[in-house]
Amino acid sequence: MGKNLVYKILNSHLASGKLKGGEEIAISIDQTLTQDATGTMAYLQFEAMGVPKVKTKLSVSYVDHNMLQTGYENFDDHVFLQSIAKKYGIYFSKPGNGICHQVHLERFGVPGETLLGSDSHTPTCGGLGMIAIGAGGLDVAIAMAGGPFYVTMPKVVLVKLSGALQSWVTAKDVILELLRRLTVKGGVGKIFEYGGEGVATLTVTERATITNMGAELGALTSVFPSDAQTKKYLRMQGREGVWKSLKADATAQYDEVVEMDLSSLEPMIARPHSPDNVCKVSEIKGVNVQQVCIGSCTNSSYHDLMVAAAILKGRKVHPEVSLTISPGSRQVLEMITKNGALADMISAGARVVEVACGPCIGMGQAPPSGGVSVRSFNRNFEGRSGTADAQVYLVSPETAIATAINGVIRDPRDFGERIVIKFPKKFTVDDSMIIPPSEKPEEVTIMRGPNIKPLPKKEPLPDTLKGDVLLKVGDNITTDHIMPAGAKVLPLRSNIPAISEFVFEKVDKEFVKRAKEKGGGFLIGGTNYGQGSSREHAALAPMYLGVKAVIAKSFARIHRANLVNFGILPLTFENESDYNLFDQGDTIELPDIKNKLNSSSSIIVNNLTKNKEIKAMHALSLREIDILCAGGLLNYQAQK
Ligand code: MIC
Ligand code: SF4
Repeated sequence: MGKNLVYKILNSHLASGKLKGGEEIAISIDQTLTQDATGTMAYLQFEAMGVPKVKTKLSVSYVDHNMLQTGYENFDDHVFLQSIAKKYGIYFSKPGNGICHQVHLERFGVPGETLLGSDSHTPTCGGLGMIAIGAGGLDVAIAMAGGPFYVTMPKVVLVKLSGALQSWVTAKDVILELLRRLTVKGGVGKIFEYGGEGVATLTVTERATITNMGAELGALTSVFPSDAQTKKYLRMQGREGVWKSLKADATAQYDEVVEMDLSSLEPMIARPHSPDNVCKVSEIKGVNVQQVCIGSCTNSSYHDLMVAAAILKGRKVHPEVSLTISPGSRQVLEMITKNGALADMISAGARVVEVACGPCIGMGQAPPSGGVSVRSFNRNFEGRSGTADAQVYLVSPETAIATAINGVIRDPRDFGERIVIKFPKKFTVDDSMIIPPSEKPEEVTIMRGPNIKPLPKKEPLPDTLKGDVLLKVGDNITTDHIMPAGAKVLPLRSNIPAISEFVFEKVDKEFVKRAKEKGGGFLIGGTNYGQGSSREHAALAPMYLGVKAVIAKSFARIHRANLVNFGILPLTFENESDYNLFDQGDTIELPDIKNKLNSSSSIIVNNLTKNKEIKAMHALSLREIDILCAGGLLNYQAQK
């Protein structure tokens, strides 16, 4: 039987288990990446493991999130990250060098290798033929220490592309269409492998837009073959040497197939407040816009900014609109500066924002009250922009610029002929902002400012769990709901006591007070609980506040893994309607929990207030049960 591409790459990295859907597998990790907002914790965890040097082929630490230095915290974190990278064999990409996923694609990605990153958009490098997975910082720390990455073998879905994109229709519209069809839960437990004759028509940066935003489907990752387009991209980056051809066998089998005719697509738009709330741009009429943002790891490549500049050339941004441009990397910024494209955007009235995540994670550029912001980004969760009542739409850079010029959401096809961007033979390559590790690590001192607080500890699991329901939430709760980001909270990522004060801040202002008064307790969730980012703080801070278990209808993968890593039980209702039997304030008890976890997949949950007993399921592997019993992965590792 022919093999698909996912099977081939996973098989060559298989450390344990069988590549059979539903089984726990362990895969060896070639490369890791971290970004600053998750990296500080990941490196503290790595340090606690006592390993003298990373054991991966390559590990890179990026600074791209916490770049608004309004106090000492962020620069302190950067200094800590730079010093710890130097000591432990890690490359350090300085602030200003670019967004981790864009820079990793440009400078480090290798077809056929595995990459684990402490950021949910790590699958971006799937555009280069890597199996690139987002995970919590602790999982990345373990990979740096030479451990494999554990995951349940997902289903492999072939996205079979035919035809070619029409004028003004882009890779962003491909992934938005997929989100429209499959929703933010549609990819849970799946890997999307792209194939079919349409693949050859897409460049690597277009592919990377698709694999990047595949994260919004809830997928483990997405991957494209490595072909002539891949070779061309790597040649432009001066890295042709790492290219190799990778593709599925002609007779490869898949668990599911999704067909998409690229030529049938139109410009698409995700409406507030979810990336799957998608329709055609042409269906939206007369929405006035106050802000347009181009950037983020989804759409900030050389191609994206060149298209934006070409449309803006000789035109002006609408008087009522603020247009911001944040290039994805210093390479992109340098090239568009030298070739004049940046000047075209500036003379059109664009505001140039730093090379960083910036507005995507609410680090500056919050929209006005009740305002409409149209962005080339990947997430539009309520409040994420920094303005609670802003209406954020997600589109391609082409649609965004058409909108910026008009002041109203506008289909870019109204702009006449397609703009074709010519790529230079070679990109500007200057890695001087990537600092290699020290050759004398013993001489390096790790710098810890007052924002770097020690890791919180957790006790082993007791025999019985008892407490109150601290909060009951609905479906599709994101990690932005659980542990908000933004300019105020993000700088506290290396200070768990301080950041835990903001848990569920936007859902229920009293949550933290209640959790403290009650000495912790339980959370009740709907479907897809914890979707979105990889931030382990969404588990770590609730753990710090005493959350013992989350009982939900279903979980998003990364968050579920983070809960286990920090000793919080992720349980699902055996009977979904039992969700209705729980209310905030109910006292519940999970008797004899340790034995129950080990002896059965079903757990008894007593609602003492309602005098009802229900069953919850755990679907935990034996390894995960041991981790939970130990009180989290760090304790478990220490025991080992
Ligand atoms: C995001 O886009 O939500 C983030 C901020 O990049 C997160 C990581 C974080 O919270 O630090 C992610 O996607 O994993
Ligand atoms: Fe940064 Fe936004 Fe990408 Fe997250 S989604 S890595 S915040 S640019």
